[in-house]
Amino acid sequence: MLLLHLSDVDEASWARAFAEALAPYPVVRRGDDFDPKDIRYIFVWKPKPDAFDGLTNLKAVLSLGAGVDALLKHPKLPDAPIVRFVDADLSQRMSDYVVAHVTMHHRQFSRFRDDQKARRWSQYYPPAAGETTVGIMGMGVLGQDAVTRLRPLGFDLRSWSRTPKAMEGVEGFAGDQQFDAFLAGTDILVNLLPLTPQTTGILNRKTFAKLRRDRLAGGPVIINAARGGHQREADIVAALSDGTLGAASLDVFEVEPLPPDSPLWDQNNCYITPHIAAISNEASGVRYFSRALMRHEAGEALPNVVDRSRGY
Ligand code: NDP
Ligand code: OXD
Repeated sequence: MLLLHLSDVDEASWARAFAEALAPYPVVRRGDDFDPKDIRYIFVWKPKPDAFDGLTNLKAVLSLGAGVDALLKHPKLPDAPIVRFVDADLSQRMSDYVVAHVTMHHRQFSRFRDDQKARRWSQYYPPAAGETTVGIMGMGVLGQDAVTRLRPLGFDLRSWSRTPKAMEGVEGFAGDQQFDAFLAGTDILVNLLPLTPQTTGILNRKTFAKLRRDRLAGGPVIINAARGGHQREADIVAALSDGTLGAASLDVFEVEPLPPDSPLWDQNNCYITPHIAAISNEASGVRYFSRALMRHEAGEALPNVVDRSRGY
């Protein structure tokens, strides 16, 4: 039996779609009448504290989110494998966000917007894409997809990951030892890391100060589409105010929703979106998890199982 336990999304709609895809395999929701011992799979998003109570025969936890940092902190998380969402549609949506914000900053959107407001005719030619380096932190599913979409646009690309990665047309950096060298040649820093103890707060003042300063006219730029826990928002406000950063695009925040009194709202060069960079699509999510479940029932291995010791 599959149990759905979803907060902040339309659980009823996902349940209908799962029931249709998996029939006659039973699918239940929290309020339904079932014996917790019959639950073999639970599909979760923002599970409540009692989400896993009584599920003694669980074969896997299926995570609607690609990021599992919050799930891994659940105090009663059972010792079953966790399958995270990996999906072409999700990757495409994330890359749409990344490409939009990279190109916006490369073409100095803030500068020309301010010039227009001031009715100022000031000719400035942005560097060519090939003279502009986009540094991507995290070369996993989403980082690699972003590379395949940024490369045809001609950007100079570099990546930073935990272990070395070789991708055509991308200068790879890995590990703490190469972090500073990676930053030193980066004009637009894109964060697509998972949130782990090692990556918490990585977008801080020290990091910003190490980015390349002489290429983009307004100063280097950060784009964070991963997790709010990666960023120190007080440092971002200070860096945007004193010119250490030229601009920032933030989709995620230390506290979500971003509180109305956050100084980020008032930053002219901060582009805020409410954690919408990429949503897990219902149709492809149901397809992906139904296939994983049925194959596992038939004795096959689960896909994209989270490595708990790494935290992603
Ligand atoms: P993956 O697990 O596929 O990739 C993670 C990458 O980060 C890997 O390249 C990994 O290195 C690297 N990494 C991990 N820890 C470190 C470290 N300490 N130092 C350097 N590199 C490190 O994740 P995804 O690409 O699927 O997703 C990334 C994140 O995006 C998710 O965890 C989630 O938080 C976020 N996300 C945000 C969404 C939104 O709407 N804003 C939507 C979906 C996801 P290595 O390759 O060596 O293992
Ligand atoms: C995710 C997210 O991790 O939407 O999938 O943030």
